[in-house]
Amino acid sequence: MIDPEALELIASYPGPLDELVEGVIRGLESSTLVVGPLEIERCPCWSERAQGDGGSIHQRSPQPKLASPDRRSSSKLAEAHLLPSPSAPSSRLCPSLSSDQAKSEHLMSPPASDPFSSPQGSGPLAPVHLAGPELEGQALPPWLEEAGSRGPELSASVRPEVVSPLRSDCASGGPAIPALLEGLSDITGRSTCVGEYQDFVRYFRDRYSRIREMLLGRLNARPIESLKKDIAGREISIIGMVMDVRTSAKGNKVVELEDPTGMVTVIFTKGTPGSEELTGLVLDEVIGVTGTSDGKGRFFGKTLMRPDLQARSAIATGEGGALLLSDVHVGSTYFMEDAWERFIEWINGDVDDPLGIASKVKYAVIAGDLVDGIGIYPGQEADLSIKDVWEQYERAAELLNEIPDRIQIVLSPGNHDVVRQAEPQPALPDSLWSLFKNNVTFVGNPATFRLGGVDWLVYHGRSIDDLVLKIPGLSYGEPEKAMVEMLKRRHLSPIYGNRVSIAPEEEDLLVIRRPPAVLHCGHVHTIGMTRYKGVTAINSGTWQGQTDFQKKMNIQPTPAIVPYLDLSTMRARRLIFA
Ligand code: D5M
Ligand code: FE
Ligand code: ZN
Repeated sequence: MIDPEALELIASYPGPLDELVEGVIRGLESSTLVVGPLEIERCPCWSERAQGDGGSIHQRSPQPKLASPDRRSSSKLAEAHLLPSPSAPSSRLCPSLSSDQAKSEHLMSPPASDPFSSPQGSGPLAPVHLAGPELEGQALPPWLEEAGSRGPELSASVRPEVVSPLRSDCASGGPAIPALLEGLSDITGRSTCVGEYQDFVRYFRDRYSRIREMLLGRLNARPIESLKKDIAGREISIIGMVMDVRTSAKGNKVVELEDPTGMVTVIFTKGTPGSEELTGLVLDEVIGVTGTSDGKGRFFGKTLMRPDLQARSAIATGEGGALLLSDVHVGSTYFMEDAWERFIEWINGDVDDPLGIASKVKYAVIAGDLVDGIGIYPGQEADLSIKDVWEQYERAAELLNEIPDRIQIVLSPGNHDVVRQAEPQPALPDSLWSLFKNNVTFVGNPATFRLGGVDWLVYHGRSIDDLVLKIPGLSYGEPEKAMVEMLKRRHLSPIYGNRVSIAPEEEDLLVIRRPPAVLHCGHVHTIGMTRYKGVTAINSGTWQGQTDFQKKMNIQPTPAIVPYLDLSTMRARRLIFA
């Protein structure tokens, strides 16, 4: 596999490509799984030619000059696969538009009030881990365990909702539960992009301006272009998208920031307070920086600000109990059917349920990878018990149809499902709906909706792979921490163009606009729960045992454990069916 950054380096190589590729291959160790930038830079011909041109991984951007056209040509967007021609402009935010146009369209418009970022309360609230043992004095069957903790209660506020069209009106049985979802918002039926260059520009500008508005409530920022003027020495703030981060020889952090009017090099000198925030800086996130300009194109950063959620002392609550599921992987030889059958017996009240949880369940939300799919990874065929994807869905529907009709199921896709891979993904095709009972509602990935009186944000979680790789301190064992990093950056997939392919839709649906009550992800096959500033963040694990591939990658899944969330208290438990 080739890391996109490595591909970018290869594409920028000034010499014959054969020479570089042969050199890189010769230098590989037999255990290499992914060719990254280091493998490229290690190649002797790279150091001779590219390094000589000033192009090592940490220096491959041209020398910073405030928003000069040259400077813009260093954008990753330009060097990857997106450019129609080599001469096309390449910055993410200010490419073909003149800065005057840029100003009139985005930056100079008065800061619209952001209905999604209004403070919900005040006072800091430390993250509460929901997964401490708590048994309420009752014996449980060996396969059913629980854990939980309690947050302060607050009645759910009522707000007007847009009601989505009926998504599951082709039922094959069961009572007519209207599978309407209040306030549903996803990409289904709304995709407009064709993947042209201007689509990407529009996409990045949408991402930038939405997150900028969240930051504007907290700092008074000026356009990067204006730093050219004579304001050297005065403390000012800017808001930009991170185009490059590197550490200088002296240990300073050097960050290239872009807004629609230009680019600037921001230097955080070693020892700047908040340096742990700086180590977590990732490409393409939108941040605010306060500091001083030297008037010559450099900006000395003092503080970094993220569009983080406001601290909340209260949490929203609703009614009913919800099961959070994901990564069922029906059709995989590793799918744990025995455990699923135990789950089905429990939810149908066929086994002892000392806490009476099963009867309280009103909702089940599935965050993607319902089936294993086909052709998702090399050699997958050997891991499939059902080799036809439609038959996988038939079987998956049989399994979901065993869940009682009284439970409303919301089904969102993942990267193993049969919809486009690029995010945002639409709901499963309607040709599949008739397989399922009419208590299933099909939504896209990501999707926001209201269920049980609270706001949900469901996202499969593919970006967690990138976040774990790039942010120190994150690991697959604690996926909820990666979910907190999404909330801090107000984006479900802050890093553009690594594992996650993002379709450049008109609106960036991956921006976390309104903080939800529940953020539900999956994908990494490990369970995790936390509460962060009023948001209950849960990763729902998997029903697939450890695959050979995961064994090789040292990924330790936690299969057949279902998070149960009591929406009336926002208290979470883990139900273990393994
Ligand atoms: O992903 C399950 C987990 O396994 C997720 O953390 C990614 C990891 N995974 C799966 N396939 C690959 C490949 N080919 N490279 C790297 N990491 C991988 P799932 O979406 O269920 O397959
Ligand atoms: Fe999965
Ligand atoms: Zn997945």
